[in-house]
Amino acid sequence: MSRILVTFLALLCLTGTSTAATVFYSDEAAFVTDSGGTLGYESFESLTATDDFMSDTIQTTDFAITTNNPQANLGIHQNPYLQLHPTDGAKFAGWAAQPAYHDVTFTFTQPVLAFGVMITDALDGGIGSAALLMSTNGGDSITVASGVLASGNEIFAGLIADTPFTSVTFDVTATPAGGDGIGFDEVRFGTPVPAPTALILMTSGVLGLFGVGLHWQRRYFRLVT
Ligand SMILES: [Ca+2]
Ligand SMILES: [Ca+2]
Repeated sequence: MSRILVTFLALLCLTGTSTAATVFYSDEAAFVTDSGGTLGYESFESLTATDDFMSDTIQTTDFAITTNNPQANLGIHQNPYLQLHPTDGAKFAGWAAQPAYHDVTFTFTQPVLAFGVMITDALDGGIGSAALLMSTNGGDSITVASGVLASGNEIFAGLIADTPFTSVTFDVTATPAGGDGIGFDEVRFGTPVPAPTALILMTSGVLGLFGVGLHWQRRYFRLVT
């Protein structure tokens, strides 16, 4: 009986220390701190700027950006387009969301646990019910913003997930008839280094497990002898 209880408690402890919930971020600095500062970084500075929306795909070393639009609507920009603009350096990735094709996807060459990006000029199209959604193919999703935002706005969207993923999709719901031009810059991605607090929690969990095991082992022997 005691062995069953000890096994149950041990499983409980292990579950509690090995699983963390996905955390979403709207603050870039907090995301960078929590991810341990070791993530990959792409600011699009080494790509050729075409200053249009005539590309099907924006390809970098570690990921590709594509849309569900059969017509090209992506491009690297060096000069601000309307209110789309870089947040680091001189270049950014531009996307023209259309009413029928309002998904854009970042697909990584290998699984990651963390992703973050600066987004400019989203949801300024004047449709009150619009929202910007972010989801991963690991099952995490969140509403990044909703309503009508000011022209030229800057939003950070990021997450450190408990489930690895290889793609992140943004969806602009209720895209206005004229489309919504959106800029992406400062893409951060990879596997975060555990923060010191996470290590302390994990260590205390293991020590707790050891203590529970000793307690029940002693009690078991006292009962049977
Ligand atoms: Ca840039
Ligand atoms: Ca816009």
